[in-house]
Amino acid sequence: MKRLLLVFILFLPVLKTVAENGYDCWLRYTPVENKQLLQTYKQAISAIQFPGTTEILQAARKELMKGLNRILQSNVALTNDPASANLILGAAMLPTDIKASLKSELAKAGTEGFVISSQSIHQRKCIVIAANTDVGVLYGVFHFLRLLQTRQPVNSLQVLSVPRLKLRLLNHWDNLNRTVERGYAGFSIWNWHTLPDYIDQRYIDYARANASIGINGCVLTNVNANATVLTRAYLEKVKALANTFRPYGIKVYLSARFSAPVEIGGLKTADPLDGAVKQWWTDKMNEIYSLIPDFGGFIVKANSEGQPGPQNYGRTHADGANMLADAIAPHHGIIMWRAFVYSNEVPDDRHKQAFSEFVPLDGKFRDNVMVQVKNGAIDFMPREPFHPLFGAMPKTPLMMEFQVTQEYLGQGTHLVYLAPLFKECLDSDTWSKGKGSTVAKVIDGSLDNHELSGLAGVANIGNDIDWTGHPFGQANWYALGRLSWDHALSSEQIAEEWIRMSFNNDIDFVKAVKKMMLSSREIMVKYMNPVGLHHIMATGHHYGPAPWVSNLQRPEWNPAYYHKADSMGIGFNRTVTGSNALGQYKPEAAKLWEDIVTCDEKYLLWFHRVPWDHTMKSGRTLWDELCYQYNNGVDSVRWMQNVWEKQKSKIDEQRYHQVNMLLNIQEKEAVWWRNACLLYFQTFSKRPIPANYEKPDQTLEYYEQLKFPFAPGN
Ligand code: BDP
Repeated sequence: MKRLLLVFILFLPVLKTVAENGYDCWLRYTPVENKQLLQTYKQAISAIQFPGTTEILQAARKELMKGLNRILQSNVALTNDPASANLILGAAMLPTDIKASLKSELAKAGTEGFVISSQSIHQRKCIVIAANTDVGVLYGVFHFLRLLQTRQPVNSLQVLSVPRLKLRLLNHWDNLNRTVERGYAGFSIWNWHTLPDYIDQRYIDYARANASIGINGCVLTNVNANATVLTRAYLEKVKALANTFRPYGIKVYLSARFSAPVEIGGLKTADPLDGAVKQWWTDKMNEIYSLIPDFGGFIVKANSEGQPGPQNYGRTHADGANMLADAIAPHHGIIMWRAFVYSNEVPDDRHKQAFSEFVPLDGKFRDNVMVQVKNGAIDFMPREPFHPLFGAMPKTPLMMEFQVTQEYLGQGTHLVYLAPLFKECLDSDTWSKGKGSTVAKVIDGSLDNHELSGLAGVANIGNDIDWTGHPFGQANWYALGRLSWDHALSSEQIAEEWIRMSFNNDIDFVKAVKKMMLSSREIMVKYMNPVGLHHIMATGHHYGPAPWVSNLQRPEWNPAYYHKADSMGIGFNRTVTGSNALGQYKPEAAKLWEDIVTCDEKYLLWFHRVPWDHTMKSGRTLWDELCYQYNNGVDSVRWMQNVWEKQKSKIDEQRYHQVNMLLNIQEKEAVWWRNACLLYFQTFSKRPIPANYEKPDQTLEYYEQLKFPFAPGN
């Protein structure tokens, strides 16, 4: 017996890190380790008054009890007796004296915000979680649980939290056959085959995770849309998902295929000005809303990359959007019309095309249309300047589209924390109404006084056990939600919350991992697309480097179109002597980039064609700088490996090992990027890789012949 006990004690430290598969995301609700803190929590939360029977309140109560029971390791009691409660929650059913005392805060909380306030009620200390609506209470519950999960003090809370954006969405690029366009975490979580009768627990856990970060809607289907989802059988399935998500404040949206009236409606045309087409959509909207009364609306990718649209009939994007907007308006739905358009028939720089097409339409869209704009004008690159449409369409509410799935950002295997990328764009100054006209203020509606506002992220979720494949992919999902709630949060704060909830609250662990996360985006830029290079990924699947590709049918699909390397230099001249894409920005914004000497070097080759011997701010020539950056990127991935290896004792074996293996892949791929790009660009620069750097161990020909016919996501 004694020996057994000894064995037990010896292995005790191992037991605290039971293998975890990541399924619970940041909602693990681990017990409080620190006895003193646990005591203060237990004292503060011993009896809970939380009345209400709506499905949202039931979901909120269930979550609260689950979270508290686990975090506090005891069964916390619910009570109906206001005299004994010390945690009181509610909206309409909140005791009137409490409501009165929180009147001014609640007046600011709106329809989704909440108040968490330490109060003294009948001489007793209480924590009150109050809102004007049930969903506000739900968000308050998740916030409160976050405070406990991150081990914050709860003895004097005064929180008023209101989302800055109305629509906070995930866009799934999921196909009905369950493949996911640009998905790296398995197949689609929507099992269309077993819906509507089978409700996978995953749907509920998906909704919980989203609600916990403030996401209030999801587009279920790929922007490259399939009209079949609009048939009755599929709408029944959509309805089942909508019913499952509703208790968590999440609405469903779909992608609309513009040619649906022809494909499933039997009409001869999908011309938006045709009476029969309008009627078809009106009937379709009526049908949808008869099934799903709170259906959110549609996203539309039209006349883009081969998708049908109004231009097939000689109509404009506004004609198309407005026709759908009129059909859905009686039901209060919205149309999110995408601005991601470029055409091979237009000889102009792809960077400029969306702007040229959409700016003239400003003011021509119905009130329930939002134009959804990617963060940059090309396509979710490791680093892009903000899209010039932000600030250029003041009469139209613009919705932000970020890519959470890492199509061009290391896909499923690279640890890249994207909050700094999102923030870089949101904090950019468009100067559209003078200094301080940030992209964030454009999309939250405050700059141009729009009622509608929104942000969407292309989801990185699949049916992998941990949802995102890479455990750190969850951080990007988390960050997207948190920033859509409050774009003023810092990348650092979001990372810290996520680490504490997803792994643990060990201060050294949090510090080390946070540093790694916060550096990771810049590191990826260095080994993939330094100094403003862009779109030099391989064709189709976009996996790995292929700057040499120049033979694709459409010029702007070729990496060579973007880097334009030759013996003289490299880079895309987008200044006034080139394509003048810079002319689409306000002069004050363009100033950052217009002069080759003063240009922020992060964007140098984005906007300028630069000779190989151009002197950089570091004193190096451009060629040497590229060599430096690529090598520094690789070295930094090795640093990340090192940081991670030191965390071994701090977390569970399973996730430790998973991340370790993924970092090894990332290191290999960073070397691949560096070698392939430097060898290729060297054929033009004709300069040596400086002696102090590692030399490529393969030839350019080797890298050029690599093929990945089954790379995921395509
Ligand atoms: C590109 C993707 C493509 C998408 C397209 C889009 O490669 O799969 O369909 O964007 O956003 O980045 O429509």
